[in-house]
Amino acid sequence: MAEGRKQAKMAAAEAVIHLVEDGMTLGLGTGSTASLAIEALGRRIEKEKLRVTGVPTSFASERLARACGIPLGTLDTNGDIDLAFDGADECDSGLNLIKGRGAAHTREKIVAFGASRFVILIDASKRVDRLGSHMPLPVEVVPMAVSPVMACLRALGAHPELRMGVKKDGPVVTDQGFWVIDAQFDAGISDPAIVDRTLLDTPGVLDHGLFLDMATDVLVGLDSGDVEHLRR
Ligand code: A5P
Repeated sequence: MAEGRKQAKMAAAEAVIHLVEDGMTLGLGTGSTASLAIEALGRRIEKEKLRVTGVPTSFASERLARACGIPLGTLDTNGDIDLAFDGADECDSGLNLIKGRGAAHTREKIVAFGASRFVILIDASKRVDRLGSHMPLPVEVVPMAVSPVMACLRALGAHPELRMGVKKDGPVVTDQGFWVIDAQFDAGISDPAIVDRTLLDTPGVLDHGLFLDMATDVLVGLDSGDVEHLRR
């Protein structure tokens, strides 16, 4: 990763940890930027003896949080999330997002949904005029539904592709045991709300990576190390 971009992600990650207060329950996102924030949270807990509980959004963030000494809970034990933080693949001017490059979007959405505050951490390269301009939309599916869901995505104007494993033969298998289709839209997604509803109405779709009207704050890390704070 280029040095400037790494610094930008780190700036956003550090900034969200400044928003954390003693006693909070936190949603712990997944991905490279959320991981930097989890590590920064671990450092703050050690230094200030902060008492917080983290609810992780993936096996990856759970393992990292444990290694960083962050006490963990679940939505059963800690259902009221004060602040959830996470990265994103794309963010438009309305703070709508595409997430799921790491195939964790279903759990990320579940944890963020009930959060009082959902803070997104990005560098400036993730800002787009139209969602789907650069990144495909990830769709998590029950394996037997791959063909009909791909047909639905084609009807929506996308080019769907089953995501394949790296260092594993065959499809990527999510933390839930499902598969992921990446749907590329040539000119971006013209009506995200319709794509959202159509996919959720399609049997076999567990969830997709459009996060519409969910983010309350976006912290944009800049190469200079400054942070731009966008609010809904
Ligand atoms: C995980 O599935 C994703 O939703 C990530 O949160 C998203 O891809 C952002 O990841 P980076 O911070 O690594 O870019």
